[in-house]
Amino acid sequence: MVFDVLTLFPEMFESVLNTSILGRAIKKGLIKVNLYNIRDFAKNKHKRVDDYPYGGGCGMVMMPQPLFDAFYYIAQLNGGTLPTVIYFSPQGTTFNQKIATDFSKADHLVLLCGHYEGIDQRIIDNFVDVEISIGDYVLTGGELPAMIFIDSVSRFVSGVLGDEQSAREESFSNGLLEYPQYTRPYDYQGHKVPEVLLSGNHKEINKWRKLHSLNNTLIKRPDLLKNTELSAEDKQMMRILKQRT
Ligand code: 4HQ
Repeated sequence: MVFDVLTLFPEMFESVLNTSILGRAIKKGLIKVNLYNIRDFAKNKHKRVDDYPYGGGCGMVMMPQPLFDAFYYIAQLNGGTLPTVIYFSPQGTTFNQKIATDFSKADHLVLLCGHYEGIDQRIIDNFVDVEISIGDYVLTGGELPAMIFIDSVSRFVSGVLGDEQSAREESFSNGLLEYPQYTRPYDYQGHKVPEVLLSGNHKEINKWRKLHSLNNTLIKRPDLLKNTELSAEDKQMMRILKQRT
């Protein structure tokens, strides 16, 4: 899967893309991220990319020319057609796991990162297919949203996560929160691991995990439950948990 990123600050991406799971995925060639510096497309002699807003007001607006030319350039590299273009903005659809899985099916996406007060509306009108927000708060630029997007979408690209993790992902991509995790030692300064996890009884372990997964969701994020399909056993477990609170 290829991500073309248009940004004024490509250096912001370096450590994120060279580290851990994303770093490995890129080295393996499972994902490719092409960073384009929008400033490289500026035609004026000072390589300016922003200007004052028409109508007045504070801040600067990213001007059309560099971005129009960047999109023409990327289209030309792709036989004259532009892949789906995503712009990160608080006006977009709020990002979630479902949207991440949907985009992971694409083989090529263009991610546009605005900075300053935003970008000239004509860029959005002519090139942007989807506006995405990563949450209701204001950032200084679209670079962090683009990195979050690449991270969460890449997890669904085949081979990016190890077998173990992708299998676990399957059983708990059910809209519920995770169960608690423990590792050695069994007794750390008197704080012990729940016995059942040491029992070797996988039926009981799975039951314990489901119980805590459901309870965590009920207590911390009850809003998630309205979009979650529960099995008959899960519903029974849920009734018992609700009686206890
Ligand atoms: N931005 N989710 C970029 C955001 C944002 C968000 C503010 C985007 C500034 C220039 N992007 N502009 N929240 O706060 O995606």
